[in-house]
Amino acid sequence: RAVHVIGAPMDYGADRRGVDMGTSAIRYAGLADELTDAGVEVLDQGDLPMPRAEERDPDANQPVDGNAKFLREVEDVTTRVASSVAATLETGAFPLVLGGDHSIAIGSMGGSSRDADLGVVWFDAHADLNTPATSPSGNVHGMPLAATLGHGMFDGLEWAHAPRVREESIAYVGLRSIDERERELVRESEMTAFTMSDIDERGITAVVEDALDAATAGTDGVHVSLDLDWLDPRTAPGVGTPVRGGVTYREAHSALETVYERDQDKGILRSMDVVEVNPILDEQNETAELAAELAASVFGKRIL
Ligand code: DIR
Ligand code: MN
Ligand code: MN
Ligand code: MN
Repeated sequence: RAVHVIGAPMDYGADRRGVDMGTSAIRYAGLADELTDAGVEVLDQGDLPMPRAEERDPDANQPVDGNAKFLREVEDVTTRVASSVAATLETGAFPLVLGGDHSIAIGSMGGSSRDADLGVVWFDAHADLNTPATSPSGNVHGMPLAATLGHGMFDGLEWAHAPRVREESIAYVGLRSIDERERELVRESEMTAFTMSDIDERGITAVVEDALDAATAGTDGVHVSLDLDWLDPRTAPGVGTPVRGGVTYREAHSALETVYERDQDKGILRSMDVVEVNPILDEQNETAELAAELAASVFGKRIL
């Protein structure tokens, strides 16, 4: 299998500068070697061009209703991510998109769903279902699933017009920090949502198996979105929005190995993103190392 690495060093979607260095940090941590050891052929396409945040006004393109910083820049970048992902899939290779903040997932899901009915497994502490109207922060990294579902006030933006993914094809794993409006939306929706409590009660493997069932039912393939703040901050300190009580090092590996096993059986995997690594907040670069290891687990890296 050929894996194409696509860097999207985007930080418009998050409050903390430094997440734009995530793509370098993950490469420096040995991503290519990890993937090669896992037995895949790696081609690094490099980073997509990204205007500097300092050159732009965060409030220049506000939606009519609500708050979404750098919205026009996010649209430009995610449009480019979508094209790269779609072009990579057309060559028969697997697109592995490195962030950057989680807003890039609008692009990866957009590209991956262009010619397919897409299921999504969302490994994250957060639900990422805000719209500009509900967001407490105005940060678009808290909105990618809302954008992909075609929810709310992304006025005049091309990616907001049509839903790309159906609600019932989305499964969360590991939720533990949800904004008030998001809670209602998740409850009212047909999404499958596993919180940390579900993992406590049932164990990570059973939960991930169920998430994969939901994301594969009636779809052509699965997009895996891995936000490093899914892990406990003691294990993954280099993230902009850490939340205590996340999954452990072993649970994370086990989860992604479960994805690999399902892919071996059924060929379900279509695309993936690894996001929110901020090396500025992590002196030892542990979070990027973890990101590289976890990506390798998805492609079959094993102890034996
Ligand atoms: C928060 C944080 N819910 C927001 N979201 C994050 O700003 O909308 N998502 N960090 O991963
Ligand atoms: Mn996220
Ligand atoms: Mn998160
Ligand atoms: Mn296993």
